[in-house]
Amino acid sequence: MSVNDRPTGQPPSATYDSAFLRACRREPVPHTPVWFMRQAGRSLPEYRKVREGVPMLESCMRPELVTEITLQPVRRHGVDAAIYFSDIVVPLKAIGIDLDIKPGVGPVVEQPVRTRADLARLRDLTPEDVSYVTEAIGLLTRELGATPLIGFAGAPFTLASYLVEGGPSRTYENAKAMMYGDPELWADLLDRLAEITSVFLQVQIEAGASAVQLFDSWAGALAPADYRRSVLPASAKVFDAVAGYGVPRIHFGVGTGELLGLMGEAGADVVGVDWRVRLDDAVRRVGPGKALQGNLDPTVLFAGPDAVRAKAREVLDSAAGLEGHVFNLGHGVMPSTDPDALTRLVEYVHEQTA
Ligand code: 1CP
Repeated sequence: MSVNDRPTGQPPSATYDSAFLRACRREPVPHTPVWFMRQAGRSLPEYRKVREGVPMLESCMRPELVTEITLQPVRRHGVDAAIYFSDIVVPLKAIGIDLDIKPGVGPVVEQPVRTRADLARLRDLTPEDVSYVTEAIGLLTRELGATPLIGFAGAPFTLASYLVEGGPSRTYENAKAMMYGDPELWADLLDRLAEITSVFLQVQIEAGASAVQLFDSWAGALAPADYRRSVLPASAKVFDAVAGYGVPRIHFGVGTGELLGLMGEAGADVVGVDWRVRLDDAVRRVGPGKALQGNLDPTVLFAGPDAVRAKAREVLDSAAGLEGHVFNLGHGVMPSTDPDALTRLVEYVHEQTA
């Protein structure tokens, strides 16, 4: 089934005709849909309040808390889609990898994966390992009604960057050393991660997610030839594993201007673009048949209402000729962003495109 087929044999879901899903399918829309990567989280005082005293990973395993945090930006900003509150390292934690999300740092892995023996620690993920995800999505879809829920996962390369480095990195020297120096181990690691990621996305779709996004946030560190040889096959395997559900699949990375064509080839229906490439240029790089998502620079939100409107207008102008545009930032909302600036931005995009 392709994303353009209405599901048969079952009533169409309440979200099917939403502006967001229509844009992902490149159909006419009542207005340009808007959501923000990292729309749930530290920019919201109501988030900071409910997270008080609860460690990040633990918050991802409590269905009522996940439901509340996921709904907060939908209530406050009137965005066109919710994104499931979790983190890309949750499936790794679920298979028993000793890792934590440290405040102010990010994911830290106790014993980095560097050898073939380390690879054996990455067992299969089963739906039972993440039963709290199924439960939370059940609660969420009831609350969300006609607002679609986006499920997500980290792409094999970005997950590998944390596993091999042991934490956040600027250079990815250990991960790239494995990629260049032991291509067989690297390929096996990425293939293993593709299997885990595929199951994690399947669980979210079967529980009721209306779309999925694969975050390959750090793929922009790679040259196109290396991406094609050493990363694309694993990401393509993930897109393939969820193709049969007919839900839109979004593929996102930062600094990936030179990779946009290859990211399109990997198989997604929608390609995310950061602020470095105009959308009318990006559409030529990505190739035909795909919607685009993006691409306001998240730092623009610090510049005051007039500047935000002017820069948002530039994004809309660059998207004028596209079939299928989902308005988003070029990367996640920064924690110190004024939430009111986000609410005004949603209003502005809706009003300009209605
Ligand atoms: O205590 C806290 O609030 C910790 C901050 C935090 C939050 C709110 C982390 C740690 N993760 C999250 C949630 C999260 N992670 C979401 C929420 C859903 C939403 O968008 O509203 C999402 C989509 C993610 C995905 C994620 N985690 C990515 C891909 C997206 C991106 O921004 O590129 C990445 C790279 C991570 C790793 C991670 N987790 C947390 C941090 C601070 C980081 C980045 C660390 C680094 O710089 O390498």
